[in-house]
Amino acid sequence: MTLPMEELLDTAERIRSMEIRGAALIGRAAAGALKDFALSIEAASLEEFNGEVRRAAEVLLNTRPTAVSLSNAVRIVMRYRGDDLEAARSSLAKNADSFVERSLKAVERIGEIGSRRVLDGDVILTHCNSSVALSIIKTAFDSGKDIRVIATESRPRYQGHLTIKALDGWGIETELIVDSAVRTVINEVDHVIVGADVITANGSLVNKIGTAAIALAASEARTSFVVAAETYKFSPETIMGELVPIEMRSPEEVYPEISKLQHVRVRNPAFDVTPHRYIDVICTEIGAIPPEMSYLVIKEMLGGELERQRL
Ligand code: RI2
Repeated sequence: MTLPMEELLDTAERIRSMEIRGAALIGRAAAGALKDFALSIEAASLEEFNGEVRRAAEVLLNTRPTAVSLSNAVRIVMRYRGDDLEAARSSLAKNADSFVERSLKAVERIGEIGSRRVLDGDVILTHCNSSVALSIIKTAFDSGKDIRVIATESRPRYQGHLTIKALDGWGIETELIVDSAVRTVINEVDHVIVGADVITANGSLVNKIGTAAIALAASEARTSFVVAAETYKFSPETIMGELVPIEMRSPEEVYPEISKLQHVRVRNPAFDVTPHRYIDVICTEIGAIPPEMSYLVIKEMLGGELERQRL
């Protein structure tokens, strides 16, 4: 039988290696892992239980530094209460379940809200593999709109391949392009629709590397740039002035034989920052908002957390 910590470390490793990936899924996976851990550990006292779950939360938080969905999910699950061990256990499990449910509902709702902006005959460009951006695209298509999608490969991990397979499965006409072809096709595009790893207090977007260059091309071509982001992708830390850490991944992801070269190094940031002025709208589960409203979303949705952090 696997021990609870071994199982949790296994999930953490699958998140780190990107076997489990995509900001929303990472958050849900972390919530689920914490729940499983809390339900299966043996603890002699509430204090011991608290210490063990805090340790487990730390392990999960250290897997992917950028995705705020992960830290928000962990924080929400860790708000458990209980005067005794069993009450604490079930409160934590309840928090995890309601986070997962909230996340799934949000993705669906964003699909409905965002799809209203997509018109019959539109061409949509998407980058990487965002379940939330795809929810908008699929909802528009399912409502009978004749749409076409252009998907980037998204080097170095090629998440674009996941995107085109999903689109193909749904029967949506799709064209795959290399990342550097975005400028060439942008004049055919009606909307760029991308997901989000983080939305900052000033409405800027942290998303898969290459997003910022796509936003620049869209801005120059006067193409609408839409972000699909649940409210738990908004970062409370950025209100407190903190910068979003950008995850640097291994050189081998870009060039597997790098160790054979003596004078070359690889720089492999996983994400980049798109300034809010290039974003037309952020579709959240509470509405389609201008990026400038992000501060209010954080205050409204995650305000309680901010208060607690200040204590
Ligand atoms: P959903 C991904 O990160 C991409 O940056 C994508 O845009 C973002 O998560 C959001 O994905 P990675 O895990 O939450 O591939 O919309 O590094 O599914």
